[in-house]
Amino acid sequence: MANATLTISSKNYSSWCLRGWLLCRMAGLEFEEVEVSLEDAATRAELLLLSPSFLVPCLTHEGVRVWDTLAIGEYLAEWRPQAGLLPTDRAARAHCRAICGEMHSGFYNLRSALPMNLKARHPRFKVWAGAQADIERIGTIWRECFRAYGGPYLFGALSMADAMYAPVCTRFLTYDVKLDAAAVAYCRTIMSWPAMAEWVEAAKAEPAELEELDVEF
Ligand SMILES: N[C@@H](CCC(=O)N[C@@H](CS)C(=O)NCC(=O)O)C(=O)O
Repeated sequence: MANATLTISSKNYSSWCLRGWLLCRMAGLEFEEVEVSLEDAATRAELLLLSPSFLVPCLTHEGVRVWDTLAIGEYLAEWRPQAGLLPTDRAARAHCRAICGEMHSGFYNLRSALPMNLKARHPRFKVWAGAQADIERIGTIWRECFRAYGGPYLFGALSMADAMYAPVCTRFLTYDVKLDAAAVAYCRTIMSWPAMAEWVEAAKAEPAELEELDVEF
């Protein structure tokens, strides 16, 4: 039986839950998913017991509770270093942490204007300038990684950074964002990562979407 649980919310909308879940899979952690709906007061009260920040994902493993995605990634990297969540080379590791941090604390315009919605498709979506600047910065981050580490993932092999940027790939597909060939290939690689494909399939099977949830949460 798994001695870990990961509390998550909607698979269709929750980009942070997707990241946390991919990190657990990447680390080879056996875990049970606890899915909570964030809509009603009773569930929110229950969630407070599971996650002190009210936010998901929240990992509980061998009595340790970790309620922030970046902290979950760091925890799992310490728990199983051989899983390669962080690169072994010190400079590459610092680079990886820097771009994960940039995703965690930035790209507000992209995240609010192009919320993750795995079931949706918006052909010829008009991207406003603020979000376009975020898209360009992400393109630069990715290009620098491909140049330095040779792909197909950001640091050559799968790492924490791919989990952090995976929801960006889904947004680029959902909102029909124009990308260069290397970024298109990277998005394709991420979407065909078996764990990612499994999450997307489960998201598509979720009950009908609620209109008011068509925002980042
Ligand atoms: N910084 C947090 C962000 C987590 C977050 O914002 N989670 C959203 C779901 S994607 C949430 O729990 N929202 C609670 C709510 O909307 O009530 C992390 O890295 O885990």
